[in-house]
Amino acid sequence: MKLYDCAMAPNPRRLRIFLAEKNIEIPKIEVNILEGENTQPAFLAVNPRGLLPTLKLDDGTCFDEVMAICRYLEALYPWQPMLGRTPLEQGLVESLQRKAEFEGMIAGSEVFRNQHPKFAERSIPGGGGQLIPAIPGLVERGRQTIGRFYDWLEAQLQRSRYLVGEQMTMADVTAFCAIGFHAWIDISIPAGNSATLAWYAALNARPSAAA
Ligand SMILES: N[C@@H](CCC(=O)N[C@@H](CS)C(=O)NCC(=O)O)C(=O)O
Repeated sequence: MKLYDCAMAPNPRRLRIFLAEKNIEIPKIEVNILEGENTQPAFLAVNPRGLLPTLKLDDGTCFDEVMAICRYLEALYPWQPMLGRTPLEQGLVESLQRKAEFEGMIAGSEVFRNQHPKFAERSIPGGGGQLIPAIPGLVERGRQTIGRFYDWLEAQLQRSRYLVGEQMTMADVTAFCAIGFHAWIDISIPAGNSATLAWYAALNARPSAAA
């Protein structure tokens, strides 16, 4: 197996944290998104969507999407489960992970990509060579969605130590990486969100945070 990775990008970071928590080592190939290396023919031959992370199996099969890759790897390496231990936990992880992805991660991307000059012609990730220009009005919509994300996260974490019960799962990892990403657009955890601040500090102290 090989992992096409991008050290600075938030979605590849989700997968690296998953791998670190489960102690899985996969050789990595770095692809520079900021310089558009992922839109060049060499990488598009691996993944026509041009998305990172991408996993390449030994038989040549390649696929993207963090959660799809996690699902595959969790089935192969079931220790330290990150997608839930019981049917109920698995359903909850899926549900809360999606919420964190849509309202934390994707809303962050909406703000970042619709205002950053490097992405003026590449506002939506995943088009390969096909360009979709930025729409500056979406920046405000993204900011409002992120406000909703922080309210939701605080309410969840007032109830339990992690998003799903007492174990860290991919729901936490996605929310954690979304918050790291929000630093790029000068958004941080609201000062009064005490449960979120404590949870973030705990996740940030784990060795996987540096992965
Ligand atoms: N839904 C995808 C999102 C992947 C994604 O958006 N990756 C970004 C990096 S954070 C990317 O590849 N961007 C390519 C580009 O901007 O051209 C996943 O979960 O893997």
